[in-house]
Amino acid sequence: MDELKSIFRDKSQQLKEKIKAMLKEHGNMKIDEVRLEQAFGGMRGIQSMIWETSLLDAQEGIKFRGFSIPQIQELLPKAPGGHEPLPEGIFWLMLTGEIPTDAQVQWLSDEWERRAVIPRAMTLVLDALPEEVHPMTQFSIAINALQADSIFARRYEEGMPKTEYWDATYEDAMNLIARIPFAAAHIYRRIFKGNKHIAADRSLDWAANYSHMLGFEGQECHEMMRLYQTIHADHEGGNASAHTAHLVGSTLSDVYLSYAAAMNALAGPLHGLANQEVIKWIFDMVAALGTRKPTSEQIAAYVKETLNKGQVIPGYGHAVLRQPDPRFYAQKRFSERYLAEDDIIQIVWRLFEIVPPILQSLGKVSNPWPNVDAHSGAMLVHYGLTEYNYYTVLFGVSRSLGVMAAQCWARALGFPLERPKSLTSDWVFDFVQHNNDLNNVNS
Ligand code: HAX
Repeated sequence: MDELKSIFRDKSQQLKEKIKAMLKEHGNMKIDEVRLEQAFGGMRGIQSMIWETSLLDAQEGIKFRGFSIPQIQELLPKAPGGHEPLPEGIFWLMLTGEIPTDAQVQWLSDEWERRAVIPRAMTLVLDALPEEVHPMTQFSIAINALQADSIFARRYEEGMPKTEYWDATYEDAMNLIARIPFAAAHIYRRIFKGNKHIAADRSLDWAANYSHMLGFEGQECHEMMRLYQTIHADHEGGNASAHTAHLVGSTLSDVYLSYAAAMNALAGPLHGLANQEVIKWIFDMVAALGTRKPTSEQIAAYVKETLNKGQVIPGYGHAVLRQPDPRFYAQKRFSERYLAEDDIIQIVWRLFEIVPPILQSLGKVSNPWPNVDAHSGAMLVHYGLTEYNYYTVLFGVSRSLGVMAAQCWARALGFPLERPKSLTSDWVFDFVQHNNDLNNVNS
């Protein structure tokens, strides 16, 4: 058994026992109560699921196993001469709770290279699709095609005992992460680069090799991709893509099926698609104003015009966060180091000054600050990746790291089928009426 798997097995078995004992003694303890406005309001804030790999704080942002974005940037291993964390490290951290050594991250890089065997089914399916099918739809279809190789599905059919579910899930998760950049790069090169594909460079790490297969080279661009793939990996369990994976996985669907479902959730404009919407909106603004160097007044007028049309400002707001997203700041710091003179980057920074007070003035926006999607597109454009309807695929590749680590944990801890209780509006009206009647009788 490899070292990562063995650390994960030991830690997850220990935690499983600890949870069992805790539930025996405290299973009845209340951790939350649900208000009607939450039931009707997208279940915001209801504490009702367990997700081991990261935790989101409304003020401080995401913490991976207790480590903030600046901490992981500092502590996780880097490529030789690089400043940004390798995504291999964040996966190791999420799966084990430990910051890996350079040697452990190198092993993981090599292991994913070893597992990157692409089934013919995937390319056959992709090459049969019309090119105008959205890249995210193609991505989802490719993941479903990869499912033909699911070890969990095969072993389940052969009668695998429950005690081995975590093992088969780990194997599938490692294979999926290894293969997913190939699917993503194939889609990009097929749609946008005349079906001319670039062979993998097995000497590169996971993120740099993905960048290479897309056709974007150079240490600086590879560093951007390492940062991008690290910071988008996970955002606790309640966001739409992670939660979808959790729900689908709880039926004992294998990780390919649950991750494909997660990508369908990520493809929505209120979630991952916002990254393409941001840059599209900025390009539209530049075209409408006729300049790449708009004044603050011009930008503010354009923001207000968007709002007046009944549209949201993409890249701003969040269901949980109440401060600027630390992932926005991480990209800003990167851009200050390498891209400070870029016009589009400058616009992103100006928007950061101009949009929040305007959104605040509406009096209804819970969080006027930028989220992760507000910055990423401008960096990608700088390095030549201008086909913005591909951007959510980049996000999706990264999200495989968090979703896969979480699926391993869910299987190891033996989480059951997820099945919350739903109500009808009529039931709620009757319930409210009944409570009112009771209160009137008692008063
Ligand atoms: N621009 C204009 N209005 C906004 C807004 C924005 N960026 N963000 C919120 N609002 C509005 C809402 O539309 C809502 O208006 P109505 O009551 O008229 O419907 C009101 O403010 C209250 O919403 P909220 O409580 O602040 O926000 P929610 O928790 O309901 O929704 C969203 C959070 C992220 C969906 C929302 O802020 C939004 O639509 N943002 C723009 C799209 C975006 O950037 N999405 C990416 C989010 C991060 C992510 O998941 N990335 O993958």
